[in-house]
Amino acid sequence: MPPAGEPWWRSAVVYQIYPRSFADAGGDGVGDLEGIRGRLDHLSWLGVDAIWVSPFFGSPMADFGYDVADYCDVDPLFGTLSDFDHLVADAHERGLRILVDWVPNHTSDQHPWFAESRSSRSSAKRDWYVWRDRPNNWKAAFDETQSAWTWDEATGQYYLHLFLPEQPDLNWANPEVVEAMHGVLRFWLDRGVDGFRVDVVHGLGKDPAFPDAPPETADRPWSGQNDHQSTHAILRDLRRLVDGYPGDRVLVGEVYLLSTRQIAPYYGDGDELHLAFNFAPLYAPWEAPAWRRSVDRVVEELDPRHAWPTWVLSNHDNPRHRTRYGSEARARAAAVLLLTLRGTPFVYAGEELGLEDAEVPPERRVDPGGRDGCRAPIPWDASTGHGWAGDDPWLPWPPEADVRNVAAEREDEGSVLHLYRRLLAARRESVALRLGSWSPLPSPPGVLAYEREAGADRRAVVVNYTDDVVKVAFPQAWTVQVSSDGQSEGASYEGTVGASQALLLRRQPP
Ligand code: TEU
Repeated sequence: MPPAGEPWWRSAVVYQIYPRSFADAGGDGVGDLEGIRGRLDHLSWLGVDAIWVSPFFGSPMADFGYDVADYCDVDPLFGTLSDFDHLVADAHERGLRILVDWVPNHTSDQHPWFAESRSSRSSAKRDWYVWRDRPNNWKAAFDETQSAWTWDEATGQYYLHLFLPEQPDLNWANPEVVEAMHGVLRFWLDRGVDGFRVDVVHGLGKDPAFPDAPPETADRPWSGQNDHQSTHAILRDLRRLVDGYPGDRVLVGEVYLLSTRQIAPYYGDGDELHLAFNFAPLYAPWEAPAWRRSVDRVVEELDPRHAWPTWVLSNHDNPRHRTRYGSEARARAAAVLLLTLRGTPFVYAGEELGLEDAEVPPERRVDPGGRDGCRAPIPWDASTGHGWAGDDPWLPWPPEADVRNVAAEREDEGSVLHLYRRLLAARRESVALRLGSWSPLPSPPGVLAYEREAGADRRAVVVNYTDDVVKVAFPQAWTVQVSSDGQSEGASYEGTVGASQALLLRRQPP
């Protein structure tokens, strides 16, 4: 339990589930809510505090659920509302919180709101979306040759879509849109969810003049640039709504702006997002100076009074960090970093198995954004179906699924899975790791070292980004609590850190 007065989400570790790929109870090769429910005991064993489930709402799946056609129902592919209620009940019974993924920037083009909006220029919902006679130069995501505006023959205007043409942008300047979307939040809050991951939250407020992107960035998608002050009033209203419910419900915003300085304002004065993703470190190379800079930015840019940091290495939109960093040893070291920095960490399902991206042959590629590799199904055991109920899953298995699967790694105390479990346990028992201060420790080039402190509880972390053994001496005596390769745990720290190794150290009593 978090200390009194601290909201749960500051000390929590959130586990992201991409429902298509997590676990299939129905046997159609696509994961589902019942599949997730069947694996909750495993997640409790692992030791995460909350799950965030990517969209499972009614959708034609042009963007695999990020194109929502019915915000208040479960797509039959994933189950039913009653499956969802069971999932919430069973998660809560185990002390696991549950966040759902709310996609407010755009709907599916199959949403009845858009059908009505595009039906005529005088439709009552015409202004629920963004219609213009002339497009500006904004580019859509996924394909930089695509304009963010699509011509609609029937009514002779363009509509805006920061993503696919099948994902028209809502017009949040229209109070009826705001009211309808508030209704969506209430629907899920009333069903007991603990909060929302808010998709593309920086996209909501648009400059009413729709000015062109500047020439320097005109060839990049506008979805990574939209940053208009009108979003902040929208967020303050959302915050009031969510804070009106008991139990510290949380808004975690996907602010897809790639500098920490641009993300900071989305926390407002503690009256906008509770948490905001910070993707700059996710795009940083596996090098000590780059990571030191990333951490320094967070320390400098995020106001410590109300902007609690977040950390994420992998998600459903990017190659897994095991794949990006190029070795299991580095991925293990990165896990030590992720779970010991100051802030709320997000773990993407499968990284705790050390999974690499799947090789997806051209004929099996399905995502318009080229993101299939990191969305490969989770192998639960070594059998041919890897614990999935039915036929071949919708994407190929990740590499080495016969040995890199949940059952095999649970048996093997040296596995990546056990490393994550030990790190999660270490966080739970240490207030310094969960909520303590962060300060850098002097370290040689290629190494990042820091201390976490809360009263008498002190931990140090040493991350060696190099492929050589490095000497890192400290004046005090420390014990190795967790090491990324499992070596020397429980022994005194001897002043060297192995190639691509990371250590979590516990201060020895004087
Ligand atoms: O992502 C927002 C976003 O900007 C990324 O899609 C990014 O542009 C892309 O992944 C770069 O490869 C969110 C969701 O996380 C993503 O899955 C959706 O496709 C997108 O919004 C649209 O809803």
